[in-house]
Amino acid sequence: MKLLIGNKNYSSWSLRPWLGLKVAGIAFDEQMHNLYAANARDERLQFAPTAKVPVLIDDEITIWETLAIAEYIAERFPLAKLWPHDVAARAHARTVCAEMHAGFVALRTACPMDCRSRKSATMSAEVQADVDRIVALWADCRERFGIESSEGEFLFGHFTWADAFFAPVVTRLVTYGIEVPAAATLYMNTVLALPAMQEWLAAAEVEPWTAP
Ligand SMILES: N[C@@H](CCC(=O)N[C@@H](CS)C(=O)NCC(=O)O)C(=O)O
Repeated sequence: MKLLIGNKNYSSWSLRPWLGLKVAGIAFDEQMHNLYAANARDERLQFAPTAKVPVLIDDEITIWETLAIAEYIAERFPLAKLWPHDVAARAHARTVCAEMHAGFVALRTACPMDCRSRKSATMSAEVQADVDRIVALWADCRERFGIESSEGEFLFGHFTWADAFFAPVVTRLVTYGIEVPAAATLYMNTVLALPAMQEWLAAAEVEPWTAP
């Protein structure tokens, strides 16, 4: 299996499947693609009709949307438990991943992922509303599905796709020094402490590319 990813410092969508695969211990080859190279779009078009990363290639199967990649990996590796076992928890995990995939445009636009930088954000009402919703969503997942499972400190107890989907948000909150309640900080620290997350951040730190 090969995962084509963008620059680790900047490519939030690439982080999600990469992190899921790594935490689950699933072997894969990683192919780095510099999003800012002169011929980058043409290069991406060779892999995906959308000319976007990430792209997962498994023999003859090519998948170029992160949600679809997540579903494929979960289906192919059920023992990795990347979705919660319980049907209600699983439905909820899928819902929050879809919400992340489709939403939070204000936060994503105002605070693009830039793992290794520290800067301030212009906190418009829309950006603050996104942050408030994310913090509430995390608290709700923990309360309803995480705490009782006693399987860990992640949104649904043990690590699931939901944590992978929100991992880029965690880096954004750190990069832009956005204040969140203590419970959210605790959750962020759980994500940041993952060895795979540390590996991604260390690689982002030393990448030679800078976004234009
Ligand atoms: N809906 C896509 C979004 C992927 C995406 O926007 N990827 C960015 C990198 S993080 C990209 O390839 N950008 C290149 C471009 O838009 O030209 C997914 O879920 O995978």
